[in-house]
Amino acid sequence: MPTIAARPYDFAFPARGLGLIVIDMQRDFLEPGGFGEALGNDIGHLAGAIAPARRLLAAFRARKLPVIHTREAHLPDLSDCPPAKRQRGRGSLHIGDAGPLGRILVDGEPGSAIVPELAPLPDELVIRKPGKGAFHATSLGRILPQLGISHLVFAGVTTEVCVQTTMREANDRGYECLLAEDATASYFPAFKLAAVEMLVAQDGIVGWAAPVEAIETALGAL
Ligand code: TIU
Repeated sequence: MPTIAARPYDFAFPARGLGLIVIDMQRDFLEPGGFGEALGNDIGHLAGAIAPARRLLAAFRARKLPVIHTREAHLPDLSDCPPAKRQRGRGSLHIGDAGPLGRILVDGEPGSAIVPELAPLPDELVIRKPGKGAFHATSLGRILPQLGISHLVFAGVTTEVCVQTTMREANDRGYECLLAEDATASYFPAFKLAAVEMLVAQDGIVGWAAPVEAIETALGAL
């Protein structure tokens, strides 16, 4: 089997069973006026993940390996947003309120779109999700077996919220998971570092981590 040089040890994968999942690289998290900023975060910490994620997309597309994008966004009537989630926080803008990028975290609004640099291709799956984990209340659990995916590379934001939650959900469902370290980011750099260490600790209790360059090298050799 091909391998990716990773921590805590090499990540072996079947050439046709590998998929990429890019989590929530949306304007709502990365741009001024969106959900992330409404929560009081410094969005500047996330921009650095865009270029590495773009390289990952190029590597997977070049090998015709499956790519899945997710978007955290609620239905316009907020029927899939638990009141606890809508009410959380003490800022002036909550989910569903009108902000500079349209209604905060609502499907179809400008803020819910994926940033243009990472725009999905027409044949790539885009999964809208109401939760932090991409398996909760979505079709992802049915789609992955249909695509023959057993091994997943993770990118996206934020590392310790939606990325970590989804990687843990995938791990519990039997997928082998690798986090692309430089293609993920957090509003809190220390949380990103801690999350990566938590995932790979105990000889890969949740999975593996590797830089994009190592993933490019392995895919380039297929
Ligand atoms: N707030 C935060 O760090 N993240 C989220 O609310 N969602 C995702 O991580 N996508």
